[in-house]
Amino acid sequence: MISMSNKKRKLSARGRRIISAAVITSAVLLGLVTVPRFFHDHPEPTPTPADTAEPSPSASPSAAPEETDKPVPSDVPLMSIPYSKVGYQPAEADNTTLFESGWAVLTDMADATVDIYYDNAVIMVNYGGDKPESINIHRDGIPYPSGADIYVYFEASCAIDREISLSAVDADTGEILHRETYALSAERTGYEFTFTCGKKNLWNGRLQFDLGAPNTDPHSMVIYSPRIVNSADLTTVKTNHIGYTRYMQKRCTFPYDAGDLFDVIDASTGNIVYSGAIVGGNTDDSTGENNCWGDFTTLNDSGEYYIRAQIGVVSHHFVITDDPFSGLREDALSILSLQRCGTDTSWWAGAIGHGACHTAPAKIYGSEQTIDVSGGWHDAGDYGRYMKTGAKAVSDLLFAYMYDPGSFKDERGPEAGNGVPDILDEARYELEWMFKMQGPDGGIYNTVMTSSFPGTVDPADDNGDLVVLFTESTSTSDFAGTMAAAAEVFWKYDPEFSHKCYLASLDAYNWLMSNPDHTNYTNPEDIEGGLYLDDSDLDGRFYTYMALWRRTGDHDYLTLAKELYAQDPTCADGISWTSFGGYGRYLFLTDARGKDEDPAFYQEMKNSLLREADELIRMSESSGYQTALHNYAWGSNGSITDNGVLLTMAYDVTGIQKYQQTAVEQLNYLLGKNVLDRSFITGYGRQYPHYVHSRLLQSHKASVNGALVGGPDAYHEDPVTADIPLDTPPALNYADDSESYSTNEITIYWNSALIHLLTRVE
Ligand code: 9MR
Ligand code: ZN
Repeated sequence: MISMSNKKRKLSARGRRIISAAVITSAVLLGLVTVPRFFHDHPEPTPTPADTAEPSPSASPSAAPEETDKPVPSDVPLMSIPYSKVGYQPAEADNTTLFESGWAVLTDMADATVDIYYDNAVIMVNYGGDKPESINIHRDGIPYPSGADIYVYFEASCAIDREISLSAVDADTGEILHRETYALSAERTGYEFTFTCGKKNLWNGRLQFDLGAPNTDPHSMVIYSPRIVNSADLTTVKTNHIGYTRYMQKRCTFPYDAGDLFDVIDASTGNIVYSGAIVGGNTDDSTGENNCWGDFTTLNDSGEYYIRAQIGVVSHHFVITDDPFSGLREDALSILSLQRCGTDTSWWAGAIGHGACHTAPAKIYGSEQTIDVSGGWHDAGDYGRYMKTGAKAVSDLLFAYMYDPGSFKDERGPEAGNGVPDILDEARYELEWMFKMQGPDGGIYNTVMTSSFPGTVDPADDNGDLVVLFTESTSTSDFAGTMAAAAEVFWKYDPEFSHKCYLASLDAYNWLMSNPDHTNYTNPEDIEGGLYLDDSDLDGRFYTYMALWRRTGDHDYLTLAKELYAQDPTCADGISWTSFGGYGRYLFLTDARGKDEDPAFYQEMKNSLLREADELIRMSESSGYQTALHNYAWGSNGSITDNGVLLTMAYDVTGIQKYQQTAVEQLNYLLGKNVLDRSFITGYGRQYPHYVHSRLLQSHKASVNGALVGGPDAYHEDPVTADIPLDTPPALNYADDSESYSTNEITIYWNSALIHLLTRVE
């Protein structure tokens, strides 16, 4: 038996091929532009006539040759070189999977030799076995993406008239998905194989030539340069679709073992500019793949590139530049402007503009009292306005600005050119609404919305009665922390407004002092709208104490923060709408007074941040795509983005590159380096969401760039994803469908997280 399926053996065979593979790759590229240049240099093999072949001494079923007798040829790749002879040009080079290496030969109770001449295999069948599969040449790891058409073209000739077959097989189960049979003769003939993939993505597909032949005399045949073309606009090698910043970590992921080496190729010259090792190979349960990856961090030259793995699969083109994401952060900020409620946006928002909406007084639930709570942002694809997510989104904008104030311009949106950076104009729009959500006692209402979700209508046509829901400690604490942070940021631009934020924070703080219990209300039965439930207010309280300490320098606030931390250290954790602790912790760690006043507590805060960041690093390292996430739930992209922000905070405090690099990987994930080969940000990347869930965009039949969608949700929480088979790996549960609100909605607090992350990694 001759087998290459043994991993150890396969690796050593490949190891010896490394140099010739690299040489051939560059030749292939020349071939792309100049046609069969590489091929002219080499004589074409011809079938050996059957009657001149030496019968094998071991040509009997009982005496199949030992593996050691017939080593697999390994000095040159078995079938390689695309585009060489037959002139078939696939529509897009990206869609072509080239046959370069990775082929295995298997004989079972048969005897055959396989010799390789560049892209052609010459097969000598000494004893044909008792069934077609008795002699086969196959290659695993070919992606069969759902619904794609796989097309294979090859030519063959044979010294005798006989049949061979080609099959598409599920390599994991051995199931034959499609088989075609071909009658071969001495005349070299072209053959085609077409197969439409099934409903599920199958990444470990096999192509298998069955060459066994019962009852034949010894004979030879040649299979010439087969190539496979995949109609899906999917690549096998995953990168950030846009590209990489010059001095940042740069990685690509392979969904399976794609060889020992990968090349980075300059798309303008075809030259290999970097070669590296393909490493890894652990199963990632979130993707169901056996992911391997490559690192080309040290390639810093600006340019446009693509990656080719040793087995021939390639990536999309991407760039390496100083500023590959230019424009994205501004577009992401514009999304927030488009979410503005209570104002006429038609004079600046073009096709997506609407008249003033939701301006009627809102009734406080359970009373006859009405108040004015107009303004703020619509939360998401619905028109509800919720305190927890509003405060979270504002905090992101404030912290992004604090981190790099000089990077923000004053040139877009309705307040362009007013002397205040657009990002602060945007934050202020929400803050002005937040003031209105504060009751006379200083407590904060959690929500204003209509009593049921409206249809897919323009916001100005959503005329349902507005209702304001419940004062609670969760919303009040999130508000108080955010307002104190706003007081700090706005001081420079508008001291009066800053002071107003400070006083609002103080009123909320006083409410919290008189209301020590956690309160967090669910929607009453007669209200059917969005709901953000949060089982702790300690994070918001911690944020409040830290932000007020920082604003005032008053030790009492710091004492409260320390006491709370001693009681429950998780109060300092997280960056999310349920965990504001990380914002407070960061405020403390980045204020020199903290370290001076209490070095031990400073160290404890640092440990707290690093505990979390190190856990994210561990998650990322066990993930095939370096994703810092374990649970793909509703809003997984938001969590990935928030986790990226947290990692940058660890970098900021320690200077340890690893944190920043892992943060960059989170951005890479959002922009296409993921199992789905999709960007999750509209308008950016090769494949991005086109059918987001947004009443505004759907009612206007419009799209807009820079919106981050929720992403995969393994729990199938909408009518579209309900049909996905339950055993689908978590990170695959995504639908670019406007009815898939659990995976394809947009929100203010995912987009704010994106703005925050981009600010800190650019
Ligand atoms: O993001 C929220 C998610 O965690 C919840 O599981 C889900 C169901 O309550 O709600 C999500 O939030 C939505 C909110 O309720 C209404 N506005 C749109 C939000 C994003 O989908
Ligand atoms: Zn509105």
